[in-house]
Amino acid sequence: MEHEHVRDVDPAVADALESEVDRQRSSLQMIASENHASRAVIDAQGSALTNKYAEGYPGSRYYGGCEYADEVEQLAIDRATELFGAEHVNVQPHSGTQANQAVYFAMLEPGDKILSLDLTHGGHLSHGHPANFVGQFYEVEQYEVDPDTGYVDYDGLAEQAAEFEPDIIVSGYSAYPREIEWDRIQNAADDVDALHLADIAHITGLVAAGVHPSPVGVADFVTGSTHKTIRAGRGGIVMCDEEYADDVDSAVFPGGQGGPLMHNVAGKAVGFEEALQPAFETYAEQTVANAKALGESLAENGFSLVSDGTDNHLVLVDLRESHPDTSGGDAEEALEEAGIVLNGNTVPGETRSAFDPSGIRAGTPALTTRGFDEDDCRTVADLITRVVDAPEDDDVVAEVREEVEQLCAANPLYE
Ligand code: DSN
Repeated sequence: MEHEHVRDVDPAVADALESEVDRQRSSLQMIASENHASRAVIDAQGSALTNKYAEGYPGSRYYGGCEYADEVEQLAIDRATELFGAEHVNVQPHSGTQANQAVYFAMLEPGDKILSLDLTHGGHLSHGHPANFVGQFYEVEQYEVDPDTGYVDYDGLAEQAAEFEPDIIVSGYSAYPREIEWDRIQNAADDVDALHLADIAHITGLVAAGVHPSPVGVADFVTGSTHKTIRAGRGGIVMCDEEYADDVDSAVFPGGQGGPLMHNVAGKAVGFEEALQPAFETYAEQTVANAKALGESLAENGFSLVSDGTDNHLVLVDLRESHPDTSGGDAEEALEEAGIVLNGNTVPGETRSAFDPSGIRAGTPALTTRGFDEDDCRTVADLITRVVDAPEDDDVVAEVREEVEQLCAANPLYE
């Protein structure tokens, strides 16, 4: 068999792949759940391990030829254990959603009760939205953030738990800018004898670096994704105490998945090794400092931020007061034209819809990876302001596009 490159066999896909790298190089990736994995992680994910079936776990597989798969998976497990301090780690979930699925499948029966944060308040589809299997297989009630502060209403959550008597409470969010008080949610769970699943998908890297408090050792289960703030390539992870290890492992495989994506597990191993280096802590601190600078500048420019700021890697802007005629979708579209890629997002108390929401969510993980500092992020806030103030002005959009390209050139990516 010839070992040709993509370009030799499929110019159409090769062109699209090159264009995607150019797109990432020449525009600002501010979708809060995205990042730029290192070449090393991308190499590992693009490796021949994609060919290998390895159902089972290291040392106990259903197929032969797994010695290197075993080595790679054990390295990923050992490094994750060192990073997070969990008693048990499963690195096989294909995504954060499948990590959550594994916990539900391991611990709940159909019809059992889940208490989780509403999607429009910052939750996630896999926490119980009716369009997701979770909302259909289990009985779900949702808690909310305090409408006045934008912070999780921990007291309200505890009262709701006492009334609803959930089997599991889900914490950890996808559009929540503030530090999460794991203890308070754990106390609410303990009071009603419920389990607690902390989904750190967005903040996996911040937790690994010690920049956000860790729920490991507090919550019964901690799930995460490995390609957001931690830059370890596409995938998910589950962590738990030893008492749940067998149940979780069986729920991942064979419960919810077949063969693990061993090339992705290799990416996780490499990314975790990178995250163990001192430079990663600096990166995570800078990511948060950049988000704070971005948020402060946006606020100075007249935008209203949910919770008035951020403690993590993202800001959530509510456009309703400052730009009542501009939806999050309008802003997203104009900003993308200008080379600033983020997403329209629902906000607490949403009055539009998920398809045409009232806010925008902006994150700094990818900008920080390419070298942006606080001054750069203040500049980015000004660029965002100019576009959102005049989303239909082609001249403004074109001027901002040029300035975005200068910023990108000054902070090169994948050279
Ligand atoms: N799609 C991810 C996000 O943007 O938050 C979560 O799965």
